[in-house]
Amino acid sequence: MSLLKRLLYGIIDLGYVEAAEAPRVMEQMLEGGVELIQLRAKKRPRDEVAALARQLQPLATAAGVPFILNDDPPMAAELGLDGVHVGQDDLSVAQARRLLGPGRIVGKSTHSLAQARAALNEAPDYIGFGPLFATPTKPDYTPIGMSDLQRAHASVPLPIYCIGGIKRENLDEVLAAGARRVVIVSGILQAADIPAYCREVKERLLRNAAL
Ligand code: TZP
Ligand code: MG
Repeated sequence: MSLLKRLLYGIIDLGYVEAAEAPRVMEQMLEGGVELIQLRAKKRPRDEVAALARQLQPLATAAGVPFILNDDPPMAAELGLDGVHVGQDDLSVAQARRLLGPGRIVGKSTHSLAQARAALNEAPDYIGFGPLFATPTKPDYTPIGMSDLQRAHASVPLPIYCIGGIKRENLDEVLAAGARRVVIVSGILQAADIPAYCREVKERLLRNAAL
């Protein structure tokens, strides 16, 4: 399935989930219909991250969902993962592609309209765009708000995943402002019923896409 059609992106962030719980949480996210999944493990020992990524990749494969590692193209390449996500200060998209080889997904974080437009030259498979709102998941970043969402979609012909402080509660507002695809981290990971939360969000994303 083309990335364009994948509307809901979930992240297993070890700031919210114990590594031992990650496989179970990932199964719940997949059950709820998450269509792209990332492992985000800031400041964790590389061998611990590698062991977990090795465990999670087959679960994603079985569900037909691409599994993306944050930050670390060499590790994603070594483990043969589906893809990697790089930030503004990580290796470039081109370097990541060289490491991972053909047929892999390389995503890039952008934090402004200018960065989103600039990312086009790097030709990632998708961009993240945010944080839209202040979020404890990424505390040191200034929120960019929703005012550039339409301009970003009009001028950047890549799948754009809006991110940062997006929850079930503000999803309608974010979609009305022009978002089509979202990443939700804490909203999903802190939900009392993860599959139900994902299903509801996905349904609303699908309904919006059909408008
Ligand atoms: N990049 C921009 S905002 C963010 C990342 C990784 C965190 C989003 O997390 P949450 O909990 O959905 O606000
Ligand atoms: Mg990074």
